[in-house]
Amino acid sequence: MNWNRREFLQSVGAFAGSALAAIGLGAHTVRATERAPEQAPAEHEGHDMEGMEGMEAPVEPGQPYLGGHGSMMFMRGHNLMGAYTEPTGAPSDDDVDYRTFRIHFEIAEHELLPGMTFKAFTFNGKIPGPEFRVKEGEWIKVEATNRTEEMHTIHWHGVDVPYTMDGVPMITQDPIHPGETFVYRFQAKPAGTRFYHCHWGTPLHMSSALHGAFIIDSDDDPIRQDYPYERDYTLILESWDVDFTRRELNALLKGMKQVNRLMAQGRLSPATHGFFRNFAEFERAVDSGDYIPPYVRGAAPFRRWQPNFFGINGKSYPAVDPRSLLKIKEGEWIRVRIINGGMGLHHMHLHGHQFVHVAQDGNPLEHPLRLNTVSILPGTTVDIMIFGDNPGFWTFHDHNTLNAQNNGIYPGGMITLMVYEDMASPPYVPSVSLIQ
Ligand SMILES: [Cu+2]
Repeated sequence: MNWNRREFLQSVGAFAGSALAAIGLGAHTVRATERAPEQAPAEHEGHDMEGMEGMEAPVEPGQPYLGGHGSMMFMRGHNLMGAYTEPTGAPSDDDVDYRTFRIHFEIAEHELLPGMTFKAFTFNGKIPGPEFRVKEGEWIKVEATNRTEEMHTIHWHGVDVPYTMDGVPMITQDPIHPGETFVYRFQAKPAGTRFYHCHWGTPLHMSSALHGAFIIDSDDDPIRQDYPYERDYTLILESWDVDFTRRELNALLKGMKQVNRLMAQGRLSPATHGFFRNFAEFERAVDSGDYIPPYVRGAAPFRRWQPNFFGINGKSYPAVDPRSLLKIKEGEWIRVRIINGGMGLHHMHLHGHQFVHVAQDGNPLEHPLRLNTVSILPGTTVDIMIFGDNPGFWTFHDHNTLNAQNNGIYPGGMITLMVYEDMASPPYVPSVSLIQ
C-alpha cells in the first residue's frame, strides 16, 4: 500500500468544507482528467488535497484493511484521503504485464441540450464515461480515484473478473471513499460489447451517469468474419430524472454534513449508516429497538424516479453527439454496439433497413435475427450489423415514443440518425424541429 501522508485531510471541518464545495456550489478544487483511458503512468495528482500536511493516517501505513469479510472499514475513522488500495485476488505487476488506465469520479455539470444542464456523478467529468478498448486476454489495471464526497465502486458488467474485482460494495469490497484510489486488476474476457458502472447507490449513481463502454476486441471475432466491417459505433442508451438527481445530490450533501457532525462528536456508529457485520447482528439491533431500519422510517434513498430526459451518449435529440451519428456508405457493413446504461426498457427501431442482431450481452448469437426493431433490457448490450443499401437520412430511435421526448415534448430524447456519407445531392436534408 502506498500512502502519501500529505494527502490526508487536515481536519473533520475541512472535510465538511470540501463536501460543500464539491456538491453544493460546483466549486471543485480538482482538475478533471480530460484524457480518455489509455496506457498511462500511475502518477499521483494530489492537488485536491494540497496544504493538508500533518494529518494522522486513519490506518497505519502498510496495514492491510481489506482482508476481512465485511471489514467495516466504512466506520474506521471514515477518512481515506490519499489511500491507494490494492485488493488481493489478481496477479501482481511482477507476474503479468498490465495495461494501466486511470479514471476518476467527479460531480460535473453536463449539457444535455442547449439550455438544459444538470449536475451528475460522472467518470472523468463526462457523460458517458470514457470508452475502454482492449484486447481479449489483455491484463487490465484501472486506478479509480474518488474525487467526490460520496462512496462509489466500479462493477465490470459482463466481464469475468475475479470476485474481489467485481465492485459490489459490502459483498466484494468496501466502497471507494472520498479521496481514495482503488485498483482493479483483471484479464479482459470474454470478447464482446460490455460495460462498466458504479454499483454504490446504483439507482442514482449508475443512471446519472456513472457508466461507460468496455469493448473487448478479439482477433478471431466470428462477427467480423461473417460481416466484414471497418467502422463500428457505440450507443449508450440513457434516461434521466433530473429532478430526482438534484434531490438525491442535495440529500447526500445533507447526509455528509450529518456524518461530519457525528464524527466530530465521536458518535458515528455502524448503525448510523445501516452497516452490520452480518444479518443476525442486524436482526438483533432491530429486535432490541436500537436500530430503526430506513424502510420503516420512510427514508429509503430510492424515491420516485420518473425519467423526463432520454438520450444517447450523453445527448438528447436534436443535440446528437458526433459519436452517435451512424455514418455509412453504400455497400458497407457497420457494427453498432448498443448498451443500456440506464434503468429503462428501450426498443430501438431503424428506418429503411433490416439489420442483423448478431450479439446479445456481448456474446455472438448462433442464429442471428433480421430485425428493424430490437428491445434492449436494462443491463443488456446488443450488437447489430447494418448493411448500406438504401441511401438517405434515416432515424434510429426508441419506439416507445414517450422516450423520444424532452421533458414531455416531442420530438427529442432517444433519437439518432444514420447518414449516408456518399450521397451526391440529396433531394431532402434534415433540419431541426423542436415541437410537433
Ligand atoms: Cu457511485
